[in-house]
Amino acid sequence: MDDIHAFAASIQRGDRAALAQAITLVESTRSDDRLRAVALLEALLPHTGGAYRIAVTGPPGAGKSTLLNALGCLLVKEGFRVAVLAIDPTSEVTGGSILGDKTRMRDLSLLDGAFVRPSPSRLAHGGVSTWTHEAMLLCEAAGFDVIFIETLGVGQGETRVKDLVDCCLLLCLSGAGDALQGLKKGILESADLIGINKADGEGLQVARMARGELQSALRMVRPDLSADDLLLLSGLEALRVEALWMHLAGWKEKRVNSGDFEARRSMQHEAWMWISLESRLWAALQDFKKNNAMTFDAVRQGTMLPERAAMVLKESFLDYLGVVHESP
Ligand SMILES: Nc1nc2c(ncn2[C@@H]2O[C@H](COP(=O)(O)OP(=O)(O)O)[C@@H](O)[C@H]2O)c(=O)[nH]1
Ligand SMILES: [Mg+2]
Repeated sequence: MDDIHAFAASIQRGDRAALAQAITLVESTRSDDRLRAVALLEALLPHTGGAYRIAVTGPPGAGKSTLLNALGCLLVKEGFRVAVLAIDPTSEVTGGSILGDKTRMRDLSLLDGAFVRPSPSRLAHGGVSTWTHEAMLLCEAAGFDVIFIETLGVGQGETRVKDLVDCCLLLCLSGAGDALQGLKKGILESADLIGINKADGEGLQVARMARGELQSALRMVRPDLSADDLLLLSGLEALRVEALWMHLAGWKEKRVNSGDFEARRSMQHEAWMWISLESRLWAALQDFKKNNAMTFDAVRQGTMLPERAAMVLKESFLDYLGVVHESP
């Protein structure tokens, strides 16, 4: 355990190599790594929670990475320490490094006050998962003030980006036609703010129109969002990026003052516990199934009443849980 404390201390000192190594550790599914990861996170827990956690979601090509590059650089210039955890479904692992998002965020990744970490989407099916939550805690312990999560916003399973961050910015494409096009189900429900991106050059006019369309469409689906929550942006030309930050900062302040900020964090802590418990129980159940093939055969062949089988299986599953002590 001594080495865990030394590891934790290096992360708190802001040692980047240690932070990168810790994120690799939490991404691992090996059971010995899981135990170490949990011990490390526990050692760091008192030093977490201090960052403003923001998700940037939207379809591939919406300009998430480009916008984060511009916004991140602005924030670092203002003295903030900024981390970006990017889940890029289009990135490829080539010789150990991930191309794609990292190249879009080159300016930011070169700055001392920034940390950019792309992760392959196999870990989260394009959405977010336990590792994203854990990687975020590690970045907080390392002293980052603002943490951005770049994600498509929808993954498999029940894990939602809303369970992860304080504020969720959805970026829409403002091309011809419907601005809501390409948005998967559920993504609109998670949005706290909406950006209509690529509002630059000839795109500005199109973006203005998209904003109008979106405003009327949202009246039905998201009546809680006001016109002020729909922002015209350009990440590429860094237009209105400062206004975006003012909006994000104001949004946080309002929620801190109303108590909603803390309330959402508390709900999220509990949500992660349930997500983790459910996945453990599910894994145990899958394991248990392997040991009960005979009962399943009897049910399939019609020689055992399904209700009787369920009763027997429930009892023996509870016994099984009592004897399995393999914890992680
Ligand atoms: N005109 C314009 N193009 C942009 C803007 N932001 C991104 N792009 C372009 O859109 C493409 C996708 O950008 P990227 O940031 O990788 O999108 P992501 O998949 O959402 O991360 C790239 O070719 C960018 O150069 C913008 O604000 N304006
Ligand atoms: Mg990207």
